[in-house]
Amino acid sequence: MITLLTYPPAFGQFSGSPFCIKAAHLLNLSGQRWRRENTLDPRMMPHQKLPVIRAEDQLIADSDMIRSYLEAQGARFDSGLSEMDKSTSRAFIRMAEEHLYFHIVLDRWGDDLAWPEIRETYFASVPKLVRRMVARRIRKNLLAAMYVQGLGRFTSEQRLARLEPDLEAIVTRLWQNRFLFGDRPTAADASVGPMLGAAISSPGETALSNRIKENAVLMGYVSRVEEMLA
Ligand SMILES: N[C@@H](CCC(=O)N[C@@H](CS)C(=O)NCC(=O)O)C(=O)O
Repeated sequence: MITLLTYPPAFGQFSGSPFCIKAAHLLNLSGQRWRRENTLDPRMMPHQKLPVIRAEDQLIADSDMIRSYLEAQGARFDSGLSEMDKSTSRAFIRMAEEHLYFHIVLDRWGDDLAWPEIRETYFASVPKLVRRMVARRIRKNLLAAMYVQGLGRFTSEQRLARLEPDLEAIVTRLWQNRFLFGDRPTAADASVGPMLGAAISSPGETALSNRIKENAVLMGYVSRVEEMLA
């Protein structure tokens, strides 16, 4: 049986990491039998990140590589999609994982009001005596990386303006569909759904979470995707 190494449940979600939630969706959609193993420490993992799956005695890091592994085992996440839809799906996945994700990172790590809850959730396994010090150092490095990445230089209003067309693109696909590419979930839903879910479940109130919460189409979609893990 496949083991999904994942961050534990957090903020009312399957995991504190939307990539771990994506991997859980892919495993479910693949029809493979799997179980979860929680850890808060990814340092022994191949990329020092989660998710990772353990399958046939090998560790497979990165949700995209997990997808490739499952496809090599016979999973067809996008069956029935045209080549045009598959190319759009690829772009939606990248939009969620390489853009929306970094706004969630900034909302979680960059907001002083949200920080105490983030720190106590993400660093729960670090001894209390040194937790604040360890967390502060990692937070500083991460926010410096976000400055280099570029989004760390935007105000929260500018960030929301930059996200708006992405959210509209998602809503447009959902006007007539339960999922992004029709009535059945596909690979794109495994990425986009968890990112939206992570955005609205982050501690505190953010411009992004308010924007999503006031949109019934997006909220209905997040619930439908979350029900797939219930
Ligand atoms: N490209 C990776 C991204 C995974 C990722 O960024 N995981 C984060 C949590 S959301 C992580 O483990 N970060 C730990 C670290 O960077 O030290 C994937 O698709 O799996």
